[in-house]
Amino acid sequence: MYNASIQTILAVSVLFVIFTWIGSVKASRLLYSGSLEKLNRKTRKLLFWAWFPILPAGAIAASIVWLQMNMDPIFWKDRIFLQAPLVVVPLLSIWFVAVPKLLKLRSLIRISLAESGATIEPAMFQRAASPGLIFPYQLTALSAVTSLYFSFVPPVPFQWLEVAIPLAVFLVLAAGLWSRHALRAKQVRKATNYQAPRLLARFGAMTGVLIVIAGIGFYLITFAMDKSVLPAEIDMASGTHDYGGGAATMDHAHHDMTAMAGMVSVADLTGPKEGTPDRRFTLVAQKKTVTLSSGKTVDAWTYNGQLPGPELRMKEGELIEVTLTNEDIDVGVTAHWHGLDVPNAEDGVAGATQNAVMPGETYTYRFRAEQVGTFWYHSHQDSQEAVSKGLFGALIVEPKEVADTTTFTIPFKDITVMTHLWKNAFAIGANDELDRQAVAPGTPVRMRLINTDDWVNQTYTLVGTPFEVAAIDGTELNKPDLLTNTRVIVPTGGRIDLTFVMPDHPVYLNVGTNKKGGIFLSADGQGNVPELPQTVAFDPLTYGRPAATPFDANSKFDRDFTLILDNKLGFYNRNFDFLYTLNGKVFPDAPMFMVKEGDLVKTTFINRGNVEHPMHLHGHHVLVLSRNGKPSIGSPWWSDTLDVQPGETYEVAFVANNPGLWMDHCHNLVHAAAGMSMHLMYEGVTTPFSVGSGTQNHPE
Ligand SMILES: [Cu+2]
Repeated sequence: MYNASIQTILAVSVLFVIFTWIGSVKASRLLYSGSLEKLNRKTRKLLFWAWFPILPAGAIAASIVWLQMNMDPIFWKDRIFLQAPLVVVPLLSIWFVAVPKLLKLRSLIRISLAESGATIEPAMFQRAASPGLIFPYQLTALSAVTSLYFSFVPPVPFQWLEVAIPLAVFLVLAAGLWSRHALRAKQVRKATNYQAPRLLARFGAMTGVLIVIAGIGFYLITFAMDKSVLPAEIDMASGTHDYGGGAATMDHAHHDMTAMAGMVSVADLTGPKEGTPDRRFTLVAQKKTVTLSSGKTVDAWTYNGQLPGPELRMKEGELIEVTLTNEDIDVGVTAHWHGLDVPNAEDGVAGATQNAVMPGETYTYRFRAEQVGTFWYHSHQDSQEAVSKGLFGALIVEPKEVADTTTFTIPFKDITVMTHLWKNAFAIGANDELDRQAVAPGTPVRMRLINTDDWVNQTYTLVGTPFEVAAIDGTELNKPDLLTNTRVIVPTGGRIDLTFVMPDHPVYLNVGTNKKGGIFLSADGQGNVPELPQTVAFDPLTYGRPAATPFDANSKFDRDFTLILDNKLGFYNRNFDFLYTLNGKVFPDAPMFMVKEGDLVKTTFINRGNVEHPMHLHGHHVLVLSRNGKPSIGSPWWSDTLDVQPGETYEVAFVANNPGLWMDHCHNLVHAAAGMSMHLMYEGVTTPFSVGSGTQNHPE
């Protein structure tokens, strides 16, 4: 409904511009009527264009009222105080100023029309030239354009310049129009026998005006384009600091040498440097044409020539060493352990925690696998292209000991469901057909759903058995309830584990709307795929039972951040597009959240835009406190990739317990690549790395 109302405002605002524009052109053309009949006809049409725009204006006003009644002020304040007056007030000036004048003119015309052979009298010309008649129409058209502008470029969070500049342009243009009509009215009054200017003269004047407007527009566009160019080299630690209401304890650090000595480099925040690893993995990034199960081929960027890359399985507490070599990926690669909260230097983000690994180079990651659960890894260098082309794989951390026999009974069937949309196929792993597997009845099954797509909220429907959602984003849920006829939606980058005990009849996991694919389980792998029932969407907010958490919504927070997700039209690195913004800005102008180690941090995500944004904070898991003001009352819900739908507000919190410079970005990687990327920065941390066209590092 939120989406419907903002889309309505946008679409109808365009109509409103068109309708009011027609009226404004017709108003200024009254004067050019060649005959009394024509003048009569034109005034009648103009009367129609006084009332007709009430339809779009009413729709806009109704949508704004709906927002005002149902949403928090952040969703409608700008619309109430800027858009609504721009739409309504000038329209009133038409009705109360222009229309009475128009009616007077029409009554004069009607009297004359009664006489045969009557022509337009000077008094009629004078009335037709009256600024009070023409200007309200043109003011309405101008303000309709201004209102549309604010729809495309919302001034939220409020900044004076972003409101003042468009309003100033509006006022200057309005004043220009008024003086033009005042001047013309004077000419008409003075002329003893007024003659409308010839078509050629009118055409010439109009061309002149258009050239001036085009010139100014060209200048502004060039200016905005040049201003949007990304710097050739930028230190990720630079940026607009946001302290979330907390103190900037390191403010004096730059002047105080003892404090400077306390600064720590990202490069030094490594995992254990000493010790023999419990497990070693080797990843070789290479281009390869990979054949899917159906025989379709994919020209992919791979780890170890496989799609997906090899599944990295490890046990809780183990020391892991991963050696990454880049064979021939020209743009460079890294390996980022998505959801695993490793030390900062092991996080694998080009330009933030390391340099991209270029062809022929090798980089070694060492970390302890502290969390149990379902994770994945992917390249965080040109990540939009790298992930879409195949540089990803699953990462599973098994518990050290099987304490809870209900969730980790061994032997149990453990199925990784890593879904990806290739250019020509949709596949689970490398399987783009129905995957039939034989599972003995009575076997506990865990399906690990991992959505690796870009900007696709993937829907998974499990039929044939009741099931539990055992984990979200690699964190077990407390006392999950049994579910049936429920679809599970996983945002891009997110993971959800489903568990059930294999029944004596088939079970089918459907993905998306594709009925030909999916995973089919039965005692012998044979049988018919069951029909899909009507389903409801799984909602973690009320699922499972509460359990103790290190903090909750009533805790005292050291930092309190607000992040408004939105879209606006603009330039990013010279490209004109819809930008996805963080507090109205895109990287590198987006804010940088500053914390110090030990802080308890609250963040409120507000999505004012019209598309979803799965927000992914590196190095930390956030606890969901509430959604749209409703508290999380089920199992503690920890997330690393939190999907924020249009119109939604999430309050989350986390402990700043992993020092470093951390990416915080939308995992719709196409959005991140368009600037929807920012950082969480610990005070006292520096980075020797940089990003930009002048460097080899392009994390997005
Ligand atoms: Cu996004």
